Amino acid sequence: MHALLPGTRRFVDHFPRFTFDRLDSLLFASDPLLFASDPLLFASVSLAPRARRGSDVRGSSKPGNAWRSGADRAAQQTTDSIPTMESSSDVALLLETVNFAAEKHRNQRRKDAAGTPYINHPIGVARILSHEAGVTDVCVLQAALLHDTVEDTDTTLDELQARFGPVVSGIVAEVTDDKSLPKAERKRLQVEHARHCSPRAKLVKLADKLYNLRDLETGAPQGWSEERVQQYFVWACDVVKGLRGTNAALEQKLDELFTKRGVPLSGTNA
Ligand SMILES: [Mn+2]
Repeated sequence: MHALLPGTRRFVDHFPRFTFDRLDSLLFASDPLLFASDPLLFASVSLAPRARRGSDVRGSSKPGNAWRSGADRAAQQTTDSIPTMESSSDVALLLETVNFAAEKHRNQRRKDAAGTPYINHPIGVARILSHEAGVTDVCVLQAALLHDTVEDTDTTLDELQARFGPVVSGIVAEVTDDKSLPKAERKRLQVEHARHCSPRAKLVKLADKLYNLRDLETGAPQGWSEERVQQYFVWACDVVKGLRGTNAALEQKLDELFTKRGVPLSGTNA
């Protein structure tokens, strides 16, 4: 299992090794001074060995779309300035994806007292998957970056499919609530639907819940009573019951949070 990397290390100290590290760089990159001060970053990206990708199913090649295979893009970009497009194709896809999400969420803030930019959340969810769950499937990491775009911005599933392909848009569709329904009904449906989700969607949902519960641990949104926070934990535990058997590391971390809150796990089956 990949250990957590200390956040204080420079890019090039850890960057060339895994996709995990590439995701970490997206977080570091929010500091433009650090980015600019490290000219070896781009060399690291280009020279990084191609990450092992589990069951990477990105759909068939289709010219003109961002989700074309690395080989397609490598063939087209041999004259471009990026020297090794084949080896950096996952990086390029992730950057394209995080940039899209950042544009979509650009005016949104989290509900915490600090008003954290919303994009910190999807990046953090993707990072949980790469760093803590050991996920190397780029489609899952892309879906994590995009997971709230349809629910919370003007983005449509058709738009995601055109830009990122049917696999990524399909995962996002699975984790998107129907906002035409009342909030209580949406929350009930999350509990009901969890067990029917694909394994990839279950990963995104587990990481999303873990991120949000940690957020609540560090500080509830403005206006939330302690009772409301507790009710959120109870509901999240119900959703997670339907997601079990997907990723032991994430489930253990969630269980620790539930236990700390006194929320009974009540078995491992939905
Ligand atoms: Mn979310």
